[in-house]
Amino acid sequence: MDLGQVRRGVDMGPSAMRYAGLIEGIKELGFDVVDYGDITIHRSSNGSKQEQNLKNLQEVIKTSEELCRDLDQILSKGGFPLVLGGDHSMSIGSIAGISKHYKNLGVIWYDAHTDLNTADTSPSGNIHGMPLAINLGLGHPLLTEIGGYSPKVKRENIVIIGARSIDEGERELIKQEGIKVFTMHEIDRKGMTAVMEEAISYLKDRTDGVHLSLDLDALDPVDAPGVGTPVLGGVTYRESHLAMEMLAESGMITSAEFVEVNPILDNKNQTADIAVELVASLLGKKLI
Ligand code: LYS
Repeated sequence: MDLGQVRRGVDMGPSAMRYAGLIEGIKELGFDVVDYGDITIHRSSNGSKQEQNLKNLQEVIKTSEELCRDLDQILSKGGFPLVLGGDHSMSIGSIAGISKHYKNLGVIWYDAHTDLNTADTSPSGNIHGMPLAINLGLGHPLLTEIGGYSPKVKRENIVIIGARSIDEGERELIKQEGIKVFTMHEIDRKGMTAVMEEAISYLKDRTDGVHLSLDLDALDPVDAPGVGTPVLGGVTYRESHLAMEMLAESGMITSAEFVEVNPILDNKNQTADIAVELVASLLGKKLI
């Protein structure tokens, strides 16, 4: 879906990743794959509406409810859900469906942004800048209550990696809640190996499942240009593979989503190709 922001095209991200060989790639690793297809997006026929600095609120609610239901059912059957996007507002529905299966779900938010805005702090009114706050129980009740419970994630179970574009209200929330963030500064300074070791050992004992929410804009736009909100100075292609390989070795990831792939803004499907390669590393693909 693309209704959590205003640039068209990100709803084609899942097609681009399928086209880039996602399913074949996962099968080659020896897994069984069931493709549940796309979920229906309920677009309003009279154009988008903004309510209280929340663009397309009703459409985002409907889509989130549907995604929540689907993921809940898929998880009840067992298996590893891999969700493709789509703008990052989809995490409202995905984590709502996933988190009810865990007592202490951990979330790794691999992203250039911290997505901790609410309607009160958002500079854009775009809901894709709000999903992490909503999962913490902060924001419009119709969004925080998707799935019938809130919060979905405890603040101490979150690790943000790759942040470099943080709004004022988000900065305050991070300090107030003591949310663990590895910005680009920490990645530059300590290196990705140390950052991932710290993130993994931080989450290991306190969680009973960890969801990876990977926004392709965490990567530098030189590597991943097909994203709606690119920010210079990002995580490199190699660092991202290393991060995925270390998560695979940790064995801690129980679900994942790869979001914000926008083929219209991309260069010959480069960003979708990278997303597919990163999925493979996350699921255990090794060079040798
Ligand atoms: N922080 C900005 C906003 O809330 C950008 C968010 C980008 C999310 N992918 O509008």
